[in-house]
Amino acid sequence: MSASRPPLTDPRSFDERLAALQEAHDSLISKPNAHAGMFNGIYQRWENPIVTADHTPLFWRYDLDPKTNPLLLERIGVNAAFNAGAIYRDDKHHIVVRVEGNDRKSFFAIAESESGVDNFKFWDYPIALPQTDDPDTNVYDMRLTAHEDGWTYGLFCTERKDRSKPEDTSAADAQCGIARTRDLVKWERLPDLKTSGSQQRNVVLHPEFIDGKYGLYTRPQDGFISVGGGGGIGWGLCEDMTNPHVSGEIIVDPKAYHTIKEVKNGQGPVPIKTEAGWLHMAHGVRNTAAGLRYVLYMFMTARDEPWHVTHRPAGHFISPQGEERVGDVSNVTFANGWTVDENDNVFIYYASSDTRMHVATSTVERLVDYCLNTPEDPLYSAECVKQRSELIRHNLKLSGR
Ligand code: M1P
Repeated sequence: MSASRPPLTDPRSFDERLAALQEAHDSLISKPNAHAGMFNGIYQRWENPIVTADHTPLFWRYDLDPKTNPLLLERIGVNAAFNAGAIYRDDKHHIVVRVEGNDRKSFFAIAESESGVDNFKFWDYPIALPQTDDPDTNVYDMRLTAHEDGWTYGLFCTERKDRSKPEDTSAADAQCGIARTRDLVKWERLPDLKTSGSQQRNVVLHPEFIDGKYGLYTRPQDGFISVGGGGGIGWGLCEDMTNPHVSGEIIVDPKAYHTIKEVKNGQGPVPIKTEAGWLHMAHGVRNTAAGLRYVLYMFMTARDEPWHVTHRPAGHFISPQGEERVGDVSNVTFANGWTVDENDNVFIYYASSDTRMHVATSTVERLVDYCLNTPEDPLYSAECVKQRSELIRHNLKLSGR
């Protein structure tokens, strides 16, 4: 037998192993973050994921009682922590994380940080989300809107079995669930949103009233994965969030052939109000031989008409890089939360490959500049060459060439 070969299982006592687990967890959640790669002037990526499955408290996963768990087995595993909504309040960055158990069911849990880039710590309990008469099989991707009516709304996807296809165990129905809170602790559940689409995902509540009504960004879709003939980011109004119906839904940001949003797209976080208009982030999806590729892009809408797109910088804003490219659903970046602090710093919380959470930092000024001055997608290669040649000519002229 080789002397260097480790034992088949860890022979340490319950107390020794628990101390080691605790130490590893403490060191993970208190690890300082650092810049990653070159700053492109638009945003700064950060090196370490801010939240992963391993960041969830040990007492969510292990029974820590030596009487009932003498072998210190993990009892209820966590598979992933991703797609977090976000809100800045009480001088802290709060993210509402989609935590997915090993059983594939997701739930929401709040983690908070003072710096916004590291030391995220989960609150002791996940959110106990009240149910409607028709229980959610799965819930995910909450967007948090601090609305001017005084409530903080959480809009999320509620998924249930598609009962019209009883033989198909994969057939699912996605709708927009709604809950609201004053303190992020106690939540009141409201009825699911009714819209013209047969299914809905990526619905976001606008933070201000529009002529006394609630404005909603929607994503009507014909099927659970495929948006079919529908799709695009929609917009509609709702009179009453306690009896939520969207009327007059229009598509404000359609999908388009041979772009980063050829197959589908969806509004990301709640838009940010600026002097120049509303900053939006969204995800765009295209198909490849290796499956769907999800990237993030930005656009801007008019200050008084947040459904009217005024600027569409071309292409992706953030795409999966390095280890971000690999996970449960590879080649995905997805964002449903960002925060703005009192100095107009923007913390972009994005998930990679349906597995973990990251942060990139910017400022309102930089993001507005990006939206106002990045040229639109001219949709044809020859036009792209003209666009780029203009930039090259301008730059070469500077150096006298
Ligand atoms: O797996 C990638 C993403 O797929 C869905 O997004 P969309 O509805 O735009 O296709 C969601 O399930 C999302 O949670 C997931 O990250």
